[in-house]
Amino acid sequence: MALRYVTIVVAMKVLLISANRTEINMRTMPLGLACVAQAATEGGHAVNMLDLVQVDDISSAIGDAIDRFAPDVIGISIRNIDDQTMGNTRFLYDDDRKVIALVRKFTDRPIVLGGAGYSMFPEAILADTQADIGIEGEGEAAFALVLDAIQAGRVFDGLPGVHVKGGGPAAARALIRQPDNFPLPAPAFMLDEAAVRNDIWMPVQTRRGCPMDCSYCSTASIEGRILRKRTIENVVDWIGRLRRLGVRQFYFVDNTFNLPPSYATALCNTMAEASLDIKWRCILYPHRVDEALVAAMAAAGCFEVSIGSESGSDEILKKFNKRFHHSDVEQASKLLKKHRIKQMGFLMLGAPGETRSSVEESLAFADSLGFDMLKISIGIRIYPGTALAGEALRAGIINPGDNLLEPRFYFTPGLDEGWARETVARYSATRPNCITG
Ligand code: B12
Ligand code: SF4
Repeated sequence: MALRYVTIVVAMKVLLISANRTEINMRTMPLGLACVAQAATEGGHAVNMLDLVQVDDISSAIGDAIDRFAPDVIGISIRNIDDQTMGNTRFLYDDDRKVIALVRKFTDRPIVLGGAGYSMFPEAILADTQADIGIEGEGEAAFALVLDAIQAGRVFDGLPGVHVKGGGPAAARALIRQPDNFPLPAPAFMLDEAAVRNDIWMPVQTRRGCPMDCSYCSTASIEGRILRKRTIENVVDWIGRLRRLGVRQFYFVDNTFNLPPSYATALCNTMAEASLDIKWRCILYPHRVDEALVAAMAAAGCFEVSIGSESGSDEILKKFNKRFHHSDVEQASKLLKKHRIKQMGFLMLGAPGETRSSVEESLAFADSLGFDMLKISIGIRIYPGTALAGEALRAGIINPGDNLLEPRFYFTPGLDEGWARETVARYSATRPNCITG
């Protein structure tokens, strides 16, 4: 009999921590971290997950988890850096800093960072904390490579999207071409809270990447610009599994649920055929939303959409690099009302070129629509690498060396911010469905 050499893969113990502590808007569940957990589990590693939004005393929760599990590696997910509110900004990243420091207090094992917040500021956050490694963008494939390298005692140089403390720039990150290759997480990674709380909207992601390139948006640094879709069967199967376990409310966390419309309509039709008996919410890009899609959404259980309306002025929409006009928003809003889907609208005031008259135009426009809720932001968070950051630099609002981790906001120098705040305060005082931030 031929002699064979067998490689024995010794599993590593991986503790994954979701550092997010805020419940702004709603309590979110750590879907991204759960995806990484699933991928690491399938790579043969033993994974435990700790969601810090669910605990009161984070020091003992972290200490206990490390004592009991004795992890070889700790992965930490960083979601929100701040609440994107100019004036009275909440710097949520302070919580993440505390979490990383606590983990370091309890163990000297490698700490690997990832998540939406980390991906926007990979070098600044690594330099600012006691973490060892950071993964920019999607974590499933890259984390597996990092675990292999740690296990084999190899160096990390050249791993896509992987930053090492004190190292040079990371190699370009790789985007997952077919998301189905990484199965959605086992319900056990998501379920605890959803089973007991009826205000939880279970996140589902069907697509990654956004090609729209709005002037202020940082999403490309997390998901890239190439749209990649899960198969509809894969998505409906996941929802069905959770539904059988008692989950009824879902949130499609896709950046633009309706793009491409053919995919969105087919997804809704398949959900309706599966008679899932669910309620769901999503984010809509108000470009050519037609009745076939809205009717299909309603039939599939859509309860509310967030419409990225942003301004009532076509001039400003153009400055934001939006591919729609205010008339597209009108059309979408009318159809949603007709099909009894609730609508949350948004206005972002203070963009380049904003004037008193464009602010007034936006407020009047919002009144003319069927929004059930309206969120008005004054000032726009500036993210690295965006067209807005370039504009802010030219206007002298930021300097070339600013890393922007400490929140900075654009408010057009041509407009009096005090006037805008008073105008919005007067407006929202008589409209109970209006939130200002
Ligand atoms: C859907 C969404 C919402 C929904 C959430 C609904 C729900 N039930 O979950 C709602 C509307 C409620 C919401 C609210 C808010 N949101 Co939001 N939201 C999003 C959105 C569009 C998708 C998030 C998501 O679920 N992604 C899907 C998962 C699979 O991806 P992921 O978490 O990024 O994980 C991947 C990677 O990051 C990585 N990864 C993640 N963790 C880890 C850990 C390790 C160790 C590794 C290696 C890798 C890794 O791998 C994962 C899989 O590939 C993102 C934009 C975006 N595209 O990321 C904004 C985003 C996350 N939100 C943002 C903000 C600011 C907020 C609010 C503060 C806004 C506000 N003031 O109300 C609140 C905070 C809510 C809260 N309680 O935390 C910002 C965060 C910016 C920042 N870093 O500061 C983002 C990035 C939008 C943006 N471009 O500015 N949000
Ligand atoms: S559509 Fe949304 S996610 Fe896409 S670039 Fe614009 S703001 Fe960002």
